[in-house]
Amino acid sequence: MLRIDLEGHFQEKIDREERIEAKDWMPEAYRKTLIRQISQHAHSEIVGMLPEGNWISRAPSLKRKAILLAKIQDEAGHGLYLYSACETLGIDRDELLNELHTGKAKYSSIFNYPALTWADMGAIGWLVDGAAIMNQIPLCRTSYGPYSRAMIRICKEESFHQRQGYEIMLTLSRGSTVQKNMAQDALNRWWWPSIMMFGPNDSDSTHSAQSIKWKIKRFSNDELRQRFIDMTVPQAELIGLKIPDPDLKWNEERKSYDFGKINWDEFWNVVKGNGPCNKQRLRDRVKAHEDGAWVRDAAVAYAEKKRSGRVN
Ligand code: BYC
Repeated sequence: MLRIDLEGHFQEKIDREERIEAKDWMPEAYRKTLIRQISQHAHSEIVGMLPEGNWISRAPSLKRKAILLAKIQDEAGHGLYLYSACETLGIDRDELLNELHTGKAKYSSIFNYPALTWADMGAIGWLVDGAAIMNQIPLCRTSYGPYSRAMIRICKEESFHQRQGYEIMLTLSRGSTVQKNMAQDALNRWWWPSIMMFGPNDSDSTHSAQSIKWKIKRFSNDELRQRFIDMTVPQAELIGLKIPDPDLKWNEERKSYDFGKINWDEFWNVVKGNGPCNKQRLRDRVKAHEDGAWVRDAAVAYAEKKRSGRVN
């Protein structure tokens, strides 16, 4: 009886658009769903630093290098806000990281593709961060307070990332034939994986219905994917690039683009760990964590020293 009242009260609070805070009562399944989604999101931000990190030393100018560095550092910050938000749900960061490092936790499929040329820095910013914004702006209104507040700053930074990526593509598309071809090639390789980032079709999405009821998600995977396509096609046209989808066609009745079939076998293959870079990404991530052990040890030693009064 008491449980039913608690759940009813919880849902009513959500329906009134009030935020759920860390110390509020929440159903165990709500807590678990949030830990799953927020930790996957945090892992994606951190693993997402790797494909771009590869290009810092090869950026074509000092200005491009500074911009890329700033963007990648932003992603690290996003990961940290998100791990902190996740910890408010009563899970330890070490446990979350252990799940990532042992390959148990998921992170976004998109980061298992290689960044082969400088144009990929443009395509990632434009498409991957563009898709991220489309998915994440509604998360600023997600029902869990600490997650929604973390998302506000993240989205501001993502919109700078999207613009810097589009500006790289614009510059390349106005350059030599080789540069324009490089931009087109990057679009060809990143388009479909970006479309897949939104997750499976609604009919195959295990969590959407419940997450929408709890207002963790505000829109379904397919709704956000469609919005992203409708927003991005004119941007490609503006810089003279062609979206690699022969079935892409404006549908006057729906006032939206129809698009071709998504290769879901490829998507699930990548999600299950068999994409082109899954193994490399995990290996690099684990190495970065191990290389950082001395920083964590030093922080603990300093905290202990401070506690014992040996440091002012
Ligand atoms: N990749 O029931 P569904 C960034 C999984 S960071 C891998 O629809 P849900 C950026 C899903 O986890 C981008 N797995 O799930 C960073 C579930 O498996 P489990 C990350 C995926 O949670 C650096 C199963 O498929 N953004 O943008 O309702 C540089 C069924 O799916 C994917 C976020 O994390 C995928 N793409 O909806 C630049 C945003 N899609 O957990 C950019 C927050 C689905 O049952 N997350 N799966 O084992 C979300 O909005 C939602 O979690 C999703 C999926 C829309 C991604």
